[in-house]
Amino acid sequence: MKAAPADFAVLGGPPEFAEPLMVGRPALPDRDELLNRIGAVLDSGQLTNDGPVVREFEAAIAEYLNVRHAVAVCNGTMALQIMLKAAGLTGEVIVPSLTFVATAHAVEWLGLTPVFADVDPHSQTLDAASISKCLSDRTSAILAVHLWGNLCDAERLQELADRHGLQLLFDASHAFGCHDGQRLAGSFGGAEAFSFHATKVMHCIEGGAITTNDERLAERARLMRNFGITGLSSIESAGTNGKLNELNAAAGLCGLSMLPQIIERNRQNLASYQTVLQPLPGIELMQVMPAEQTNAQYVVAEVGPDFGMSRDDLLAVLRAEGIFARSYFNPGCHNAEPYAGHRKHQPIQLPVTERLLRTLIQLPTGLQVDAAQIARIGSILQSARKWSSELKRALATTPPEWHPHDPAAPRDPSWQKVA
Ligand code: T4K
Repeated sequence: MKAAPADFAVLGGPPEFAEPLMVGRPALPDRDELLNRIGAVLDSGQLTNDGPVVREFEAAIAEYLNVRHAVAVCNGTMALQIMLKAAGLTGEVIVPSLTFVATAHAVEWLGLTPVFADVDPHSQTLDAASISKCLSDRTSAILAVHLWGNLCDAERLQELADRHGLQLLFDASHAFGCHDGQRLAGSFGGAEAFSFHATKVMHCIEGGAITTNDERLAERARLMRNFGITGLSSIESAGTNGKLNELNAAAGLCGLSMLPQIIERNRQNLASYQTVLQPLPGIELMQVMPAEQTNAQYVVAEVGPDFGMSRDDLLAVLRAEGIFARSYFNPGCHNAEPYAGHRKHQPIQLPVTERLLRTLIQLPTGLQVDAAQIARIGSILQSARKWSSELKRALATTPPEWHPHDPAAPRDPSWQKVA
C-alpha cells in the first residue's frame, strides 16, 4: 500500500515485490515427464535429423490445430524464413510494423522488401485499408501477425489477397491455442509460422513450426529445413539447416501436455486484471476476443492521457516496485534499422502504430502470477495515478531508484551520481 508519494520505490520507498514479477516466466515442464522423455531420446541414440520425437511432436501439433501438415523447425524466425521461401515470394511483402522485429527481418533476410502497413486500433492487427495503400506492382504477399493472440480478420485479408493476386501468410507466434469459435490459428491463409520460444504459451525452449493444408508447400518446407537434401546422394535445391532436434521436440511434447493448465491460468489472470483495471481511468485493458478464444499469453493495456503520466514514466514506477512490465514492440520495426526512414519500407504514415508504440504496456502473467499479486499491482496502479503529478515531477528531477534485481538498471553504481 502506497499511502504517499514517498512510499514509492522510485522515491526511495521499499519495493512492493522483493522478488520481481517478470512480464512472463517460461512455464517449466513437468520434471519427471521431461526427464523420462530425454532418457528415451538418449536411449535411442537418435538426437536429431528428423527423428521419431520430432515426428511425434509434428503429428501432435497437426492434430491439435486440425491442420494437415506441421513442419517443426529450430525457432520461430526460421519458421518464418522457410515459410516465405517455400511460398516462392518475390519483391515486396506487406507486414505490420507493430510486431516483434523478427517478422520484418525474416522478410529482409530473404532479399525481399518488408513494406509496413498500419494496424487497426482495436485488434492491433493489420488494417485492410492501410494494406491497400501499400500495394505496388512488386507486392507478392501479405504477412499478417495475430498480435497478442488476437486473430486477424482472415476472411477479409483473404478476400483482399485474392483480389490482388497475392499470397496470404501469417506469423502466428503469439496465437497457439487461439481460435475464432470455429478454427484455431494454424490453418488460415497459405501457411502459418509459429514460435515455440521459451516465452511462448507452448514452448520447446527454442523451436518453431510451419503449419499448412498445402501439401506442396509443406514438402518444400521439409526439404528446405534439411539443406535441400532428398537422398544419400541427391540434393535438389539450396536449403538451410532449420531442423528441430529430438531434445527440444521432447520439451515441446511436455509443453503441449501443460497447455490447458497454462491457458486456464492466463485467462484467470486476465479476468483479475479486468477487475482491477476496470475502475481505473486512463489505463485500458485490451481484450478483443472472448476470453474462451484466446490463450491470454499477453496482458496488454494502453496508458492514455487520463492516467496522468506517460507509459514510460509508469514503466519506471512499476519496475522500481519489482513489476517488470514491458513496452513491446517499441520502437517499432519501421523506426529500427535497417528500415528507419526508407520510403521503400514505409510508403505511408502509420499513426495508429505510432500511438500504440508510445502507449502500450504488457503486464506480468503466466503461472508465476496469481489473483492476489494482480490485486497488489492494481493497488500500485491506483496510487500511481493518484500521485501522478508528484511522481512525474520526481522522475523528471531525480534519477530513479532501481529495483535491486532489475536487469535494465545501469551496471555502474556511480551512474546515479553522474546522471
Ligand atoms: N514473430 C513474433 C510475433 C514473435 O513474437 C517472435 C518472438 C518471433 C516471430 C520469433 O520467434 P523466435 O525466433 O524467437 O522463436 C522474447 C523472445 O526472445 C522472442 O522469442 C519473442 N518473440 C519476443 C516477443 O520476446 P524478450 O525480449 O521478451 O526476452 P526476455 O529474455 O526479456 O524474456 C522475457 C521475460 O521472460 C523476462 O522477464 C525474463 C523471462 N525469462 C526469459 C527467458 C528466455 C525467464 O525467466 N527465463 C528465460 O529462460 O524476447
